[in-house]
Formats: sequence, structure tokens, C-alpha cells
Amino acid sequence: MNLKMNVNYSLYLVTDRDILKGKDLFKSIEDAIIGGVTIVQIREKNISSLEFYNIAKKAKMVTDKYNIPLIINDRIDIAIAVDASGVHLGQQDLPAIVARNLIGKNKILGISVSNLELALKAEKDTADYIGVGAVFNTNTKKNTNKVSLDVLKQIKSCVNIPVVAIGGINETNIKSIQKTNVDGIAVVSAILGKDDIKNASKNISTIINRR
Ligand code: TZP
Ligand code: MG
Repeated sequence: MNLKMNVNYSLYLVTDRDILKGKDLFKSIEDAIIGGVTIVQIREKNISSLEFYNIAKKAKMVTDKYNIPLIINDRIDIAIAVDASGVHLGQQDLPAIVARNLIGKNKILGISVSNLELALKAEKDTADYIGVGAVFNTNTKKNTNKVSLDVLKQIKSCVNIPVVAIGGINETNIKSIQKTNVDGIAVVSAILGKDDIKNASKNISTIINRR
């Protein structure tokens, strides 16, 4: 799945093996997809290149099976190596323009932003979508910038690329995010932190698709 057109960002799963409580990552991804996740990002910190590559390769087999885009966090080389659909970078990673030159125009480039200025810069630097957060408190990522719902709304109204909200989003607070009209909702713990991943994904997917 490498076509950039018509990517469905509506329920965006970001992985974190630390909250899986021993569950298999690939089975968890598959369950989340069956529940309704529309795009998957592999996010790994502090592992070897080889380990990251092997995880990405196995994840790609799962996402390919369901024709779901696979995005790799941080690592352009691994995204290219496994022929992922794209890469997601933060403000401390390689600049978006540099990343674009490396991945070419056919892969998805996602950029994390926390204010309007960075959002507009990411768009100018050829990002295909932006991740905006953290909109709520999260235990999944340390040292996040906080983004108010007003700023999220402002960003959404000022850019012409898809906007994906992230940070502490769950079935209870999702409605307040939907009011901002963003294109997608990214979730880690509200799906992967649950005992029944398939059901958690299905519940959130149902709320999103009910709109
Ligand atoms: N970037 C901003 S917040 C966050 C990331 C990766 C973590 C979101 O995790 P959760 O569990 O959905 O709050
Ligand atoms: Mg990063």
C-alpha cells in the first residue's frame, strides 16, 4: 500500500510495546486493525537498528494483509528498507525537507507539531499530514508540549493537509476532539493498553464512524 492518495487517517494507531503487558505486538496490531484502525505507526525507542528493522518488517506483513498504510517513527532508513508507506518525524528529527528528499514524493511524510507556526512550516516543507499534540495528559510520552483544543482548531482551519490529533485521547474525551473537525485521531494506550484490544479499537472506531 504505497499510494498516498486517499489515506484514511481517521483512527491512527501508534505502537508502544511497553504498555502491551506481555501481549504480542503483531497480534495486537492485527486485533486493532480488525477493530477498525485505519493506519499504523511503529514507534520504538532505544532498540538496535536490527531489532527495529525486524519489527517493522513483521508489522508490514500484518498491515499489508489488511491493505493498511504502515508508518515508521523516527527512522527514514527503516521506512525505506521495509518499503513502508511513510515516515513520521518530530521536531528533533531530520528536517522535513531533508526527509522528503530521502524518501521521495511517493511516501507519506508526517510531522509532529505543537503550534500553528510549526504546522504551517511542516506544510510548506511538504509534509503530507501533521500530528498535533499532546491535546490531553498522557502517560505514554514524557515531556510532551501541550496543545489546547483552541489551538488544535486554529491549526485545522489554517492548513490544507490532514491533521491528526494525539495525546491522551480515549472513548470518553474523543467527542471534544471531533468538534475541532480534525482528520484523524491517534491513539496508543486507549487501544493497546486495554485487555481486549479488538474491542477497544472497535468502540473508538464506532464513535468515529458514527459522525
Ligand atoms: N506524541 C504526543 S502524545 C504521544 C505521542 C507519541 C503519546 C500518546 O499516547 P496516548 O497513550 O494515546 O496518550
Ligand atoms: Mg521522533
